[in-house]
Parts: sequence; C-alpha cells; structure tokens
Amino acid sequence: MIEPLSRRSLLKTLGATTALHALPAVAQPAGSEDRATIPLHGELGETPAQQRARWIALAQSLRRDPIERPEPPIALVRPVADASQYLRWRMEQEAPATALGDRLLHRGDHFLLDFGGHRAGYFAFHLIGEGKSVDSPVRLKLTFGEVPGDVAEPLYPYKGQLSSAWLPEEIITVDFLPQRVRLPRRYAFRYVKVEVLDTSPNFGVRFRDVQAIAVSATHGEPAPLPAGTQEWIRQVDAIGARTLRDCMQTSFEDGPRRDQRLWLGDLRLQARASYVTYPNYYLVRRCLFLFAGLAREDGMVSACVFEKPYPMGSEPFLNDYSALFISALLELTRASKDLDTARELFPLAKRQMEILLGRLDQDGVYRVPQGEYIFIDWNRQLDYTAAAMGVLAYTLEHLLELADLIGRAVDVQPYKAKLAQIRATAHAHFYDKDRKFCFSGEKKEVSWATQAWMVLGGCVSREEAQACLRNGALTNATSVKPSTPYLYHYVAEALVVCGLRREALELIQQYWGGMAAAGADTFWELYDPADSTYSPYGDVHINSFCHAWSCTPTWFFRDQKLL
Ligand code: RAM
Repeated sequence: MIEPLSRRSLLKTLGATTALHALPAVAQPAGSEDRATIPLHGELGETPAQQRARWIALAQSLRRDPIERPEPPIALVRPVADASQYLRWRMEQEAPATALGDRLLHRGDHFLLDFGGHRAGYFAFHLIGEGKSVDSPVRLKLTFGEVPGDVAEPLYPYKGQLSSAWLPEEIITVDFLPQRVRLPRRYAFRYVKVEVLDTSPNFGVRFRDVQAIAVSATHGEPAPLPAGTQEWIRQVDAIGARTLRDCMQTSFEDGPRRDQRLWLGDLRLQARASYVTYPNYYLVRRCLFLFAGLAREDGMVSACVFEKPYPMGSEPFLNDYSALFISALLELTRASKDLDTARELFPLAKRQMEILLGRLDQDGVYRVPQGEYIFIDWNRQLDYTAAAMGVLAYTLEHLLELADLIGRAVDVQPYKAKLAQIRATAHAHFYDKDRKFCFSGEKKEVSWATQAWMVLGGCVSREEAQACLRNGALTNATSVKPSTPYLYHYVAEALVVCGLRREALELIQQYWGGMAAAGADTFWELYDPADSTYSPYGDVHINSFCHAWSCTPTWFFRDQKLL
C-alpha cells in the first residue's frame, strides 16, 4: 500500500522550505533568450553543486518581466443570492463603470466593480478628496474576486487549513489626497469590492481612472480554431487559453491567486498546452532549469519550487511529479527541437527513473518510501498502487523516446526490458480478466485513477484499455471518481490514447463544459458538479479559480485535434 499524502503532512512539508541558492534575478528583454550568457554545458570536472548553481543561473538568465496591459472596469455591479446558479450568486449591473466618477463616497460606502473577465494583475486608481477640508488619511478595504462568492460572501470565520493570508483582501491607508494609488501586490481577479472604512467627517473621496493592469508572459489570442468548430468547443478552448495566459508569469504558476508557485505536475500540463497556444520555450526552459538546479542531493527533483525572492527548493517530493520531469523535457524537445537543453538535462531525467526504479519491491511493484508521497489526485482515500505503476511505465517510455531523440539510446538500453517487465507485472497484479477492468490495493479498489494510469502506462492492451475505461470508470457507478481537473485530464488523455475519442470529447464537454456553463471565466482548481463549496483545503474561499492544471482542453482540441 502506497503511503497516502495527507493534507496535514503536505502542509507540514510545505512549510519546510530550504534556501538552496541565492542569486539575484536577472531580467532580460523579451526576445533575447538565445543570448543567455551562462554556459549551457559545464566545464569538465564540474561538481554537482557547481552544476546546480549553473542551472539556477541559467534559469535566472531566462527570466523575463511580464507584459503589462491596462484594462478599464466594465460595470458597477451588485451580487444577488441565486440558488439557481452553480456559483450561488449572480451579478446584476447597477451602472456602467464610468458612473463611478459621479459618486462622492463617505465612511461606510462601498462599490463593486466588474472588469468583465479574469486576469492576474495590479489594481490602480486616482483618489481625490472633496469637502470642507481633507484633514485625515483615507482607509479602504479592498477584496478581489475571481468568482462572485469571493466578494459576495464573508471570508470569515475562515475554516481552511491553508494560511488565511491567501484570502484576497487588503486594508490600505492612503495619505495626502489627491494621489494615484497602485497596490503593490498582484491579485487574480474579475471583481473588486472597495469599502470606505473611514475618512474624516469633513470630506468624501472620489475614484477616477480605475484600472486593472493585467500581467502575463504572453498576450494576444491563440490562432483561431478551424472553421466549423462547434461553439461549445470554441468557448471551452478560449477559457482554457485564458487560464493558461493568467498562469504564465515569470514562471508557469499553478494559480495566480494561490499557490503562485511552480509545481511540476502543473508545469507539464501547461507547457504542453502552451506549445499550441502561446509558445514560449524560454519560459519552459527556465522552469525546467529551476527544478534541475534545486534538485535534492541525490538528484530527485521536488514537486514544487519557489522563484521569489530567489530560487528556493522545497518539499514535498511527489514521486509522480518527479517522474513527469521526463515527460516535460521530452515535450519541450519535441516542440522546440532544442536538443541542447535535452542533452544537458537528460542525465537528470534519467536519474529520476533510476531513483524510482530502485523502489520496486521483490514482486516488482512500485512502493513510495516513507517521507515521500505520490499525488495522482486530491482524494487521499484512494489506493494509488496501480496508478503509480502506470506513471512509471508512461514516463519510462518517454525516457526511451528522449534518449532516441538525442542519440543516447544506448544509455537506456536495459530499460526497454524493464518497461516490458513493469507492464507485465502491473497487468498480472492489477488487471481483472473476468470483470475486464483494473483494480488497486488489498481491497481491490476500482477507481478512474487506476484505469487511466494503467491505460496510459500501456499496462493493458488497447482492447483491454477500452474495456477498462468503460467498465471501470465511465459506466461504473461504484468506481471512485476523480476529485480534480488534474486527474480528469489524465482520464481524457487515456481515452484518446486507446481510441475512445468520442468519449474523451464527451467527458471534456461534461466536465469543462460544465464549468463553463456554471460561469467559469478561467478554469478552476477544483470542480465538483454536485457541490460548489467543495474544497480539499477546508474552505472554498481558499480555492483557486484560475488553475494551471485545468487549462488542458485547449491541448486536446489543438494538439490532439479532438474537435
Ligand atoms: C495544490 C495545487 C497545485 C498542485 C498541488 C499538488 O497545492 O493545486 O496545483 O500541483 O496541490
């Protein structure tokens, strides 16, 4: 039985950040990525520590400042509780946003602006005092909403386990009016609620030139989908692309609201989606070199790293995420034809596999060691033994392909037999010939996760794969369903891989189309069609509503031509 990653243990380990390297950030103008001054290859005799430092320096040389786009608000709105809406509220327009300049606001007044769509960005306004005498500072409370509930519902009492400092609110004090105010922190928002906590009785305040300054590493729209594409696909594609855009900053963030951090599992999915929407190879290279430079002494790459204030390695070590480093490197190489990066990082990619293969037990089944975890999905009740075997086979196959691409097939020659062995073991242990689906663990648990990863790992034949996904997932009411878009992605990918393309498209329509119909401007970190307040963190207000791992429908439509 694989050790489950409990929320508490993950949160505990997330606190255990170690500063491994401290290097100043080097911003370079966009387009100069090929002129990185740090050598891609090390000197002969370079120690592992020197190599890691060089990789970090290389990552830093690939850092670009995000592009800014000033955007005006659209309307002044009012939230109305509405049980018929998935998001529990609807927004009613009070007036066009230009009407805000007509209002003189005093203590206790408030307004709510709608910017008409999601962005990551800054908030700025011109604040003017008017009255007998502007004789005190102004205190304002600002709340930033990705969805209506963020600004319509009280954020307290907060019931979550993650820090409440993530909650998107701010109290600021502005001295000396008039002045232009630009909040120093970046937020993720469509809505902004502004409450005037206090002025003096002698004056009121007026807001003019309110702006969102959207930021992203990319801008513009991806190429249009082919003529005749169904409308729902266009809509879901656009939402997926916006999700990706808002997560593309100085790294591929998992979510611009939370965790604003580089997670390897998310990176792998968003990098793939970026190649067919907003290709930005230097950003992917930067992220891979960050992971590489911050790897553990034994070479294992961690599941997430921090880039600010300077690159820092962090726990946890999620074994599936480490393995996906291989896939991310392979896909960058395929997309960019950048063999240099592949050659440089290939030994580290291979190292992930060496470490992971060392964990097969005497029966050849993968076991996660004490102190490490496997993610797969947020449902921590699941048994992940079979899924882990699938991940191992899936990424081992990618390693073989990567080696081929860079002419290093000979280095991984023994792994061909190993791959066959892993698949055979997984098949023998986890495939139920009578019921025609896979199970996992002593309790013979049936889950979508198990079917998806056994299929993706090539651990069942194509015919068995189709039966697994139908009988062990899509039509099986007792099979444990995914709890994240991350796992739904891999289910859809498994359907495509084994030829069930229509079913994959239906799943995307149901799940991501469901989010779109429920009012998503960008795709969410979590989506339970039956419960809009679902959160693995204990409070829905800490969920992220623009989340990297949810952006992938656009990859299915554009890369896999699933239209
Ligand atoms: C959460 C985030 C992130 C994910 C990790 C495992 O903190 O949603 O995107 O990769 O979990």
